[in-house]
Amino acid sequence: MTRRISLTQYLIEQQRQHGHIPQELRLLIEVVARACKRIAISVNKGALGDVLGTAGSENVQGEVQKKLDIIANEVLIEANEWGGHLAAMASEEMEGIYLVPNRFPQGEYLLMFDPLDGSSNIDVNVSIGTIFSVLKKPEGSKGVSEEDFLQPGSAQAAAGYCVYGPQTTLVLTVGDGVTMFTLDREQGSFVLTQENVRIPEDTKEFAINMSNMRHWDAPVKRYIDECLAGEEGPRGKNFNMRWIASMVADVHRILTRGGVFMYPWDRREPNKAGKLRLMYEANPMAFLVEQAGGAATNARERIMDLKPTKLHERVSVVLGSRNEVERVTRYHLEQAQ
Ligand code: AHM
Ligand code: MG
Repeated sequence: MTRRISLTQYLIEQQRQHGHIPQELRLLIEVVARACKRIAISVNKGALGDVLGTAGSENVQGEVQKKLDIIANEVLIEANEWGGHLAAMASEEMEGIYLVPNRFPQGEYLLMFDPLDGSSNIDVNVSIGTIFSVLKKPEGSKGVSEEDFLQPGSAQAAAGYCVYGPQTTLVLTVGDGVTMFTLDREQGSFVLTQENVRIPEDTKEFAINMSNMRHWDAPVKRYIDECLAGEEGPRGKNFNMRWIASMVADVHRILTRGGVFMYPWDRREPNKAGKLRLMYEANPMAFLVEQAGGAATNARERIMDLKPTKLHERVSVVLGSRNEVERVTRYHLEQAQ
């Protein structure tokens, strides 16, 4: 029988062999994983657990909060605030940063999350997920402020997501490749199921919300038109399309079999850079995708090089198979000339 390796065991072995996962970071990752297990239980209960539907409130971005958005946010905060590994947290569901209360020891790390991404899929029983990003508090900064969080994605110490689908899968990077763990419900632990995840450089599959086509910028339209033209078109091959409307599920497919995911700027709200949030959606996904050999840009620049200016900043996103991301980015840069 092949040896089953739990997340805990994996992290300890990595720490011993390579020494690149500090003790506090290991604790942080384990606590986030434990919170994801609790969220998975609530998600699975669905109508039986009175967790579906809206909570009757809005978040800072003016979006209606679902009951599960709030439950997942609370689970992540409760699980993480007392362990001594964190200085503060920030979330899609909270306007400002959340300081670790004084009664608990203070750590060096900053944790950001989208507690339940793909909220529109909760009530219809389609895959959703938790996305997280870990930064270190800048050296020498006293206390913690929002400013401390505004570091480029390239400074992330770890990032990952947990997808609640037919299986519950935790996908993680600490900057040394991408590893997947599947939740074994009988044992209650995440078990290593794939190491060294790689995204193929080429693909015949794209993911974009096509209903926004009339609002797109010309380079996006050009790229998709060329894909749709299939074998007879300039690309000389037929493309397939998928759009789950859960970034976690779309990125999970791309990490599994390749593809390109796009949520670009469009004319519906021209003053917004995009729909997705830089700090707790785009950055962690960009880190994972790059660590798996793919690429992630805002259609012009590398996402992880962007210097954030505010916590809930939005960004245009193109990520996945390297050659396709480079093509979409090139089309945008050519237009700018
Ligand atoms: P959310 O954080 O409010 O759930 O929004 C993010 C989600 C992504 O998971 C997904 O890619 C996108 O919004 C779907 O948007 P749309 O419904 O416009 O297709
Ligand atoms: Mg989200």
